[in-house]
Amino acid sequence: MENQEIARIFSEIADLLEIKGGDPFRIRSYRNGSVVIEGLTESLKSLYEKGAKGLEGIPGIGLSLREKIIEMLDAGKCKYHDELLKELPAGILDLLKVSGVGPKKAALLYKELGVASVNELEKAAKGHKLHDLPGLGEKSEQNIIKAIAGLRAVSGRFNLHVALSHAEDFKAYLKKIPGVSTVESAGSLRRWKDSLGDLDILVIAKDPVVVMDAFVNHPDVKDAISKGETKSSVTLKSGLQVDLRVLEKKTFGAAWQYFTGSKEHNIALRDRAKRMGLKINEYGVFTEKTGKRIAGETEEDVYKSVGLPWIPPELRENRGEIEAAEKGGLPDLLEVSDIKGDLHVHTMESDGSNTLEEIAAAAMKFGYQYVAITDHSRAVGIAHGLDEARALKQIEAIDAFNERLKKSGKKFRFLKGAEVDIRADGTLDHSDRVLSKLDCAVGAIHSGFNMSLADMTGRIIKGIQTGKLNILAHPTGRLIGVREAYQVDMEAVMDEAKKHGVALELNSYPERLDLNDVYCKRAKEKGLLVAISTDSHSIAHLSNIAYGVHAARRGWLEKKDVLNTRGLKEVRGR
Ligand code: DGT
Ligand code: CA
Ligand code: CA
Repeated sequence: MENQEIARIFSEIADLLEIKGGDPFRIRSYRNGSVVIEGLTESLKSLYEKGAKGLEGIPGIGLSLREKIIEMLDAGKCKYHDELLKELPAGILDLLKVSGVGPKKAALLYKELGVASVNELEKAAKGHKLHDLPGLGEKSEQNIIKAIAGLRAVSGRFNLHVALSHAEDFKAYLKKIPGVSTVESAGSLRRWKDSLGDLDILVIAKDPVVVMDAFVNHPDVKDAISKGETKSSVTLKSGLQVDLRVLEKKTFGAAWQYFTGSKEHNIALRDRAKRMGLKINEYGVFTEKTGKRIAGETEEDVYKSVGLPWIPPELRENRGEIEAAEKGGLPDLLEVSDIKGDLHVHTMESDGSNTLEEIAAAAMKFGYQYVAITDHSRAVGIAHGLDEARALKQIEAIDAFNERLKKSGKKFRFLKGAEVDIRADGTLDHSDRVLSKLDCAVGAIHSGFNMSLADMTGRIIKGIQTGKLNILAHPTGRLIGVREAYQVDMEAVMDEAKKHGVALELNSYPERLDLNDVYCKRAKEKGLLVAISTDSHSIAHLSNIAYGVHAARRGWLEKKDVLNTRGLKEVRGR
């Protein structure tokens, strides 16, 4: 079992215990254990394989959790988790996916109304059964109905990072099959779309039959939907569908281009080819008149045959990329290696799991020049947000740490920052005394997501107008597959941000990717800077920067459009 799965099971145990009304100390220890495991850089499996003591001494993992980890590594399951699941109805954990419903509310809904699934919750809300319960009103009923609709609208699609881990696993598996020379992903995955309908994988192989046999027998496969010599489709246990195509070398480029999509891009490209007297399909590019094949082995050839340079997959959405390519005006897209630092990182002081020391060491491994420490302000109580005294103390600690870095000859520095809440009335959740000492104030909305369009826009604009913010964090508040963006007039927010020199964040958490691609492109057009940050709560999250960079590429961003491609001096001087 991998760390991620063990962390998920611990988090579910905490949820289940909380719904049941279990011992708060125990609930906290499982929840904390889950966060710690998510943040580990080494796999529990390999620590365990090193010997009996391998799992000892992990902070936050006591004897009881350690025993459960060993049980999961040995037996692949956790009896305690299974028992808890048996005690409660199967659909109850799904209630927690509805925005606004936490374990306490789920427990209340279950005990008072017997609600044990999302469908039942929807029925109860629509039947006005909720507003008499403590802490719920008519407004909550409406919000729950909306949240469930949102959940449905996005379900059926898979989050990018879930799909990506499956894809990597399948690619490694297929590469090992004798006679397989090339394995590539196509479709929305190759375009780094933020959610995926299914996975598309292409291979070149000598013997398709061997490949297809291995494919449908992959241990994650639940059902084979279809199995042929050139194409097979399977559904995985997780519900994700994977399409595999076996191709010949001489048509691979055309197929890769075709199956990478998007469909809209392909249609525009096909129309262009037609105007040139050419026919383009998954087998190649052909002249209309004679049917002669003029391209197909590589993607470059395919694009060249219609008079275009190769177009990076992230741009292939028919949002102007073909016209730009024609004019030689494709953007020189941002690369992961352009990123010089991270401007949104949490420590143990709020809800992160690492110390300054650990973060500095990890960031230097990334080759970063700086990291802005941006712990929560006190409005975010559950995240142990900092009040003035703690914030001032942290600022001193960072100064002292930077002094030590300097003495030891290190180039790396911390920036003094905060993720400061923009309160419902648009004021900031830190005193001017704190704000004036910061290098990097990141404004954020963490509550009151259901405000009207006018109120939310006004709130954010007021926050920007304080003149104290440097960056606006996760500007639309969406959680992919969980919660839709709050209502906000982003045009107005962007205009105000531009006026006050505030950069917009592209939060790299794969569930957020907020700003989305379309807003990124718009921000660039308006001349705003985007800060691509990880919002790391553990050093293991720092690598999420790749998701942010690819999302930014989908938004046409270049190095010059991104704040944290700049060096330490330039960033601090802002
Ligand atoms: P997804 O799976 O919904 O996240 O999105 P895609 O883009 O991966 O779509 P998928 O898996 O249905 O098909 C893969 C690619 O195949 C798609 O991006 C473009 C190509 N394709 C599929 N259907 C059509 C079509 O009807 N016309 C054209 N021109 N291309 C298509
Ligand atoms: Ca697909
Ligand atoms: Ca597909």
